[in-house]
Amino acid sequence: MANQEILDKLKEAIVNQDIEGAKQGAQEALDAGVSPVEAIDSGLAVGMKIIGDKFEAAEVYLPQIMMSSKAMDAAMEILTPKLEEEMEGEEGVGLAITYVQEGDIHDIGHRLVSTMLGANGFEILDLGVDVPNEDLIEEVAKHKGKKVILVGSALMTTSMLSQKDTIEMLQEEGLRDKVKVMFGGAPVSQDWIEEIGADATAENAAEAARTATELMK
Ligand code: HCB
Repeated sequence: MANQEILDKLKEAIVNQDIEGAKQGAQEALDAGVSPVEAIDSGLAVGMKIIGDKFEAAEVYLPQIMMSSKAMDAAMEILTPKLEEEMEGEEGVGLAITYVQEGDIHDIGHRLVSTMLGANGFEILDLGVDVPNEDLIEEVAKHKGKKVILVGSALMTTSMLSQKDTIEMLQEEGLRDKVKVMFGGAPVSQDWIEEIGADATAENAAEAARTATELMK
């Protein structure tokens, strides 16, 4: 099967909530020498974007979204060991503290980004979803002296606003210059990043890994 067909198969498996198909597609990708990064970015994440748009258009409902997310997890279980294997022997890049902003439980993109950063040599401290700014500040202070990047996701305009507070609290605690800050998620734009004084954003998980690696240099 050609590589594009395999990527399409992965995409379709997510769109159709096909857990077995997602597992098969992931295995076929690895067998055909498709890189796990490509399988995620050009296959699974594309499918997740399509199902997300269908949800917004009320063409699918909550159970379908949850099943698509399960299909993605099943494929990730197969792809992640290969991602990690490719990283063996690579020097650590730094600590990535990954999380979803307070009030927000959307974690599909956050998990993809965390996996991709881990696969690119970052040590990952995953704080999960609905994380208050106070917890972030505490973790940054705890790891002062290390190379640290905060990697925050927000999928709602409301939770995105508290990214501004994150930056202000880092400044108040004298920690802003001790940490790099990358924010992402659908509502986050480059203009927003510049307005609040964060360091970067990224469109997808692969770009997030590239951008974070660049910021740590
Ligand atoms: Co949800 N939801 N939702 N939702 N949801 C959105 C986000 C809306 C835009 C839908 C809409 O109304 N148009 C909307 C937010 C509106 C707004 O504020 N602008 C919304 C809402 C309102 C809500 C609820 C409030 C609904 C309700 O209960 N009334 C509720 C929120 C509860 C809460 O958080 N407190 C809710 C619930 C849900 C679920 C549970 C049904 C489900 C989440 C399941 C889960 O995550 N475990 C869900 C979903 C799936 C969505 C949509 C459909 C898809 C989001 C998604 O997973 N996208 C979304 C609509 C949409 O986006 N089309 C809708 C796919 C991933 C792969 O993309 O953007 O998250 P991503 O991540 C990318 C990218 O942004 C980047 O890389 C990732 C990988 O490529 N990236 C980063 C992500 N983080 C990064 C960090 C970095 O530093 C750098 C890059």
